[in-house]
Amino acid sequence: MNYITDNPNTTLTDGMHLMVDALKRNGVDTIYGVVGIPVTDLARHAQEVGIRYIGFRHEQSAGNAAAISGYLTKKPGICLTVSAPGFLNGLTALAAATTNGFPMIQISGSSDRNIIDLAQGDYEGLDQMNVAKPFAKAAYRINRPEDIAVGVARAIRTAMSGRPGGVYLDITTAMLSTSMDAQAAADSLFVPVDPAPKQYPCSGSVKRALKLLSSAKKPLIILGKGAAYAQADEQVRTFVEKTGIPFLPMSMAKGLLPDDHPQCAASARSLVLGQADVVMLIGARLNWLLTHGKGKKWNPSVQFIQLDIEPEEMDSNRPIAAPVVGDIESSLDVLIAKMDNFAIQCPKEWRDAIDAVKQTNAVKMQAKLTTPTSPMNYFNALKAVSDVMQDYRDIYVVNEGANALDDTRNVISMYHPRLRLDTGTWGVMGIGMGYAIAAAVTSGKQVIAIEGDSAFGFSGMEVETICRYRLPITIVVLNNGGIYRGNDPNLGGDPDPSPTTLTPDARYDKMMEAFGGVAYHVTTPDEVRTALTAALASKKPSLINCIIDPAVGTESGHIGNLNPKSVASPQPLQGGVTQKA
Ligand code: ADP
Ligand code: TPW
Ligand code: MG
Repeated sequence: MNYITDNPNTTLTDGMHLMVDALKRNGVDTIYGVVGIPVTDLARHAQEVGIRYIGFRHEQSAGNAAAISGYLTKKPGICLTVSAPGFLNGLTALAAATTNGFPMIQISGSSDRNIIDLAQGDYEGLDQMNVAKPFAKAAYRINRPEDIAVGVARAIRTAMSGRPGGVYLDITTAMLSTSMDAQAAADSLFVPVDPAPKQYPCSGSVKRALKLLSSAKKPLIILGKGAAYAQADEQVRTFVEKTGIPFLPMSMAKGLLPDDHPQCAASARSLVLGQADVVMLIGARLNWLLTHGKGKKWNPSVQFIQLDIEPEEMDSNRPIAAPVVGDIESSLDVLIAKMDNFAIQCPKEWRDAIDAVKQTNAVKMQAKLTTPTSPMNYFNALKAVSDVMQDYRDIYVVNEGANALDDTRNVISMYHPRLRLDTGTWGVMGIGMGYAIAAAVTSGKQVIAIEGDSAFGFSGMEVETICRYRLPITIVVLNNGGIYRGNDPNLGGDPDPSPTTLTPDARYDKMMEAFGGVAYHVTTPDEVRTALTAALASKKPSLINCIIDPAVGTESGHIGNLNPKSVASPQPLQGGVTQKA
C-alpha cells in the first residue's frame, strides 16, 4: 500500500511518511536497522507499506547487512540508525562499504540543527553529516520534505554509479515531522533514470590492452570482487576461456569461475605472481592484498592491463601499461568482440608449469587435510566441512577470522559467483552475522558462516536476530580459544590472560540454544561432519562449536609479515610470525 495514494482523504502528509514513500517508490524492499528516537515510526510505517524491516541488536551489523545486500543485488542496501551513538555504530560499516566498493545508504535520524550548531547539548546531538563525510562516498542532508525525492534519488545514484560506495543520508527530526501537502508530496516523487549507466571504454584503450596481452609469454588474469559485483559472469567466462589464460581469483571473486576450473591458478599463486609478464586486472586493485604489485612476490618487469570503472585507480600503485576505463560488462563485451583481431594465446609451457605446481600443492594439501590430530586442527576440521558442503555447493559462505579466514579460503572451494562473503579490503572482524543475515534475507537461500572464535564475538549477539527471523543460517565456530591462538602466556607472568587469549573451550553453542536455535559442541572431524550434515538438513538457525587445538594458529594468519618489526625484541614475543603471506 502507498500511504498517500491509498488515503485519498489525506490532504497533508509529513516528512516521515513521504520518506518511506520515496524509498518504496525507488524499489527499496528491505531496511536493516535499530530503532529509537527519531526513526521508530519510520520503521513501523515502512513495515506498514510492505517494506521488510530487519531489526538488529547493534547498528554495525545492520550496516554490514545493508552493505553486503548492496554487493549482492547491485542496489544500495539501506541501514537505518538513530542519532549520534546509533549513527556512529553504523558508520564503521558505511566506511567499510565505501572501502569495499559496495553500494549502501545509511539513513540516520539527527537532532535539532539549531541546538547542534550552537553546541547547546541536544538529546543525542552530533553534527552527523560532517562526521560522516570522510567515511562516505558522499553525505547529504534533507532539511525539508519537499527535498526528499531529490535527496533519495541523489543517494541512490551516488551509491550505485561509478565505483559504488556508502552514502550517508541525514534526516532531521524536524524534517520528519514537517507537514506538506499530500498531493504535492506525491507529485514530487521520482525514480532516477539509469542510475548506474553502462560505461564503454574507448576503442584505443581496448586495442592497446589486446595488443599487450597478445605479446605475453606468461599472461595472467586476476579477478577481483569488482568483477564479481559487475555480474558479467558470462563475459568473464567467455574471455577467460577464449584466451586460455590462467586466472587467479581474489578472495571474494572465488567462484566467479569455479575453483576446480582447469585454468584456475589459485593453488599456484606464488608461481604465477612471481613469473607472469603481463597481468590483466579485472575489477581488482593493486592494494596491499596484492602487495601493491611490487616486491619480491612479483616478476619485476611485469606489465599491467587494468579494467576498472574508476579512472583514478590507474597508476595508483604501479604504472598501468594498458588502462581500460569502463564498466566490466561493457569492457569485456568490447574486448571479446575485438579479440579475434589479435593473436592471443597462452603458451603451453606456461600452462604446463602451472599445472605441475598445482598438482604438487594438491598432494601437499591433501596430506594436511587428512592428517588426524587430537585436538582437531583447522585443516582436518575444514576437511569435514568441505566434505559436507559438496552437497551444498550453492549456499553462501560467510567467513571471518585470521586462521579461520585464510585456511577456509584455501580449503573450501567455491563453485558459483558471489557466494563467498568475507572480511574484504580492510579485513574487518564483525561482518559475520550481518553478512549472513543479509545473504539469507536477500536470496532466501541457506548460509554457512565459518567464524574464528574472536571474529564471531564481534557480532555474536545477532544470533538472537537470526533466531527471531528464523533464518537458515548455520554458524561454524572454529574455536581455538583466542585471537590467532589460545595458548599464549601473559609475558608479565600475572594471572590475567594474554592479549590474544579468550575463554578456553567457550560454549558458543549455548548462545544459539539460548534463543531457540539448534546447537552442537564437537571435538572431532567426524562429529563436525555429523553435526553439519544435520544442521544444514534442518535449515534451522544452528551453531556448531568446533574445539580446535589452541596451539595451532599462526600469528595474523597469512599476513603475519604485516606486523611491525621490533628492534628491541627481534624475535617474535610469542609464537609470532611463523608463516609468510
Ligand atoms: P579485490 O579486493 O577483490 O581485489 P577490489 O575491491 O580491490 O577487489 O577492487 C575492485 C575494483 O573493481 C575497484 O577498483 C572498483 O572500482 C572496480 N569495480 C567495481 N564495480 C565495477 C564495475 N561494474 N565495472 C568496473 N569496475 C568495477
Ligand atoms: C574490527 C584485528 C584480525 S583477525 C582477529 C582480530 C581481532 C581475530 C582472529 O581470531 P579468530 O581467528 O577470529 O579467533 P583465528 O582462527 O585466527 O583464531 N578489530 C577489527 N578488525 C580486525 N581485523 C581486528 C580487530 C584482528
Ligand atoms: Mg581463534
